[in-house]
Amino acid sequence: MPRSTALVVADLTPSPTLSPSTPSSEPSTPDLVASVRAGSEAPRPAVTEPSPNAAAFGARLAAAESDLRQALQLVYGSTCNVSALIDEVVAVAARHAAERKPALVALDAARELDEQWFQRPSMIGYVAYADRFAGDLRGVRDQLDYLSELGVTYLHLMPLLEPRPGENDGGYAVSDYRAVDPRLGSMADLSTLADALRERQMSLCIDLVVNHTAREHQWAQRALGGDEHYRRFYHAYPDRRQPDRYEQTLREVFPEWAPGNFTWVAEMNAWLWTTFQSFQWDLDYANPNVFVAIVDILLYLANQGVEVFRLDAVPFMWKRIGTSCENLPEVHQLLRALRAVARVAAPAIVFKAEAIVPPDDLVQYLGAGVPERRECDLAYNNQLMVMLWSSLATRDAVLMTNSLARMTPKPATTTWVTYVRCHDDIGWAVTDTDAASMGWSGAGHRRFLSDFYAGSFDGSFARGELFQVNPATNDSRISGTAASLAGIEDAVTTGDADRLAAAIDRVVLVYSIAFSFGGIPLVYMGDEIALLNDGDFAAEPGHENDNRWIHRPRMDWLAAARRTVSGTVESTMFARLAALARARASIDRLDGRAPTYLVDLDDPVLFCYRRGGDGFLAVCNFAETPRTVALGGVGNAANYRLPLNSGGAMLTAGSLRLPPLGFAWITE
Ligand code: OTU
Repeated sequence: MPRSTALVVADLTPSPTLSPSTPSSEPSTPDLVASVRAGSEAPRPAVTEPSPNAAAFGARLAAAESDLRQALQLVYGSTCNVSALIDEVVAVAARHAAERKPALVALDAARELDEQWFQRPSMIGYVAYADRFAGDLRGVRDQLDYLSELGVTYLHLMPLLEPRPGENDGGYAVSDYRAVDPRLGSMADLSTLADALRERQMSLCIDLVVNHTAREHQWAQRALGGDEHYRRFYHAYPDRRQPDRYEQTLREVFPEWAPGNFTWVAEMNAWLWTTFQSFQWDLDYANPNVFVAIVDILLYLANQGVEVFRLDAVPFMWKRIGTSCENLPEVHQLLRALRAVARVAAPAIVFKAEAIVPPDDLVQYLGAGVPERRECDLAYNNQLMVMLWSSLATRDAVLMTNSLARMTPKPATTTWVTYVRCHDDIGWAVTDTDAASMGWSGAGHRRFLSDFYAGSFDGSFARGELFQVNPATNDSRISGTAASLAGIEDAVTTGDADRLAAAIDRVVLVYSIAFSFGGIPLVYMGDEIALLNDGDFAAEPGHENDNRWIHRPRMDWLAAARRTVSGTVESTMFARLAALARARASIDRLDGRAPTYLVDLDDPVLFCYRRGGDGFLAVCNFAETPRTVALGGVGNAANYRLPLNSGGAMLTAGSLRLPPLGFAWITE
């Protein structure tokens, strides 16, 4: 009897000169800090009314108010008048609720009756830069059939709000949250695209960069101009005393480009907190005006038809001396408050946490330890992603099984997004504890993974590049597309057909896990046609120092057209990923709520898990040789079926034969 490990899985100062009808202007926000700190009871703002949505608004507010109050009390209770703050937040929410268009009001009503809509097995994500995928937002609309062909029901378009000119960290340095990057189209184009997606039952996901703005954002520009109200939107220090104290316990996200976490800004005569790059200024959420301003932006974007918000860099939203300034309790209360407001004004939307942090910290973003969803609904399963690549390199699944078994269960009302590659580098999140379970050192294994995926390890199939080598810690990360990291580039350039077949199997193997392990799988643009590294990435101005652009290629539509030409890499890859999508959508057990249980089959190369207790079993072979497994002890083997023709797996009388790098999905 195989042992099974329960896992679980499972604004601007009120400025009469700014017309509120200018789409990219900021509505005025009164200075809460000033009024509230002075202890003055601000007059209750008038709630816009009545609207068709008004009755529902009242009911939702009654349901969410205690959550909102508790969360804001914990964050701001000692520094400001929380009742006045709540009034302000509710007024903002009421204004947006009144402006919400009928189609979205209808969606809100439907989703309130179907709160777990995002858990369905039919949820299949695709992640792309609008310009690199299809030129602009209108171009994206013209490619929806392509996405439907692949089975996509959730489209994450990478940062598309107006960025600062020049270097902008791939759009993560936003200068105007109420305008679309003009190269991509207008806010009206975004709404139209969201409508088109909704008609196809596809959900639009966009990034909301909550931790920082570009130095070109109006708030920062006001601060640069000497406006005290806006200076307090950021962390500004007159000298190095505080920054030096903080630095003692901070890490560096981009050690090569942006050592340290502070930038001297001469115009302000201050050190500004810049966790990422010097032009990305961290917002100071200890100032409640910042929270209100972000609520306003969030709800404005929700009213354009955005359904999923990827909240970027959330771990860094709160700072405290002597800590890492990541994942602090206040961050969770801020997210809880944000969610409570969203539930009132736009209940159709969900939040996805972008927190690339250790598993125990990560599950907190899903509200671990509480029975109900209170913060984010979705979070990136970074641990799984890292382990997939580790297992491919070592041809062994034990470290993956051990590390995933150690993850704290998430609440059933939340789920993961599961992915193989994204627009970022891969950081080798292998803890020393997990490495020790294999008799390895953490640093040693991380070093091995970087060497392996940079292609410098003898016999490696990978063609990646090192990213952000940190000489102080000897850490480094990896850039590269899935196809290039898995050996397709190597096989294509050496013309070796066997190696090519194996490399394709590797990509499909790891995607089969992303599609069934639990959560919404994300296909990263180009993986479906095996796009290789973009060797010319540095030719684009502003990209030369950032090799993450190597895995952000432009869509090759000529290559995509070959998906219908049999025998091509594109047709094989596209067909196999589309088949995974179809099979997933048809298997009830793959609902995100069904817990995942790891199963130990006593063979180090096999990775095995069940979903929902029984009825679905996945067995994955990380070896480059075939494997035969007796499934006698796992459920009722006599009733097992293979719902997917998955590249040569065979099931006879309870015995499963897996080809090299093969997998099987087994249903009862
Ligand atoms: C995110 O990543 C984005 O994904 C990056 O593309 C941006 O450069 C960055 O934010 C700044 O906006 O450190 O190495 O725990 O890991 O926010 C990538 C969260 C990152 C961080 C994450 C960040």
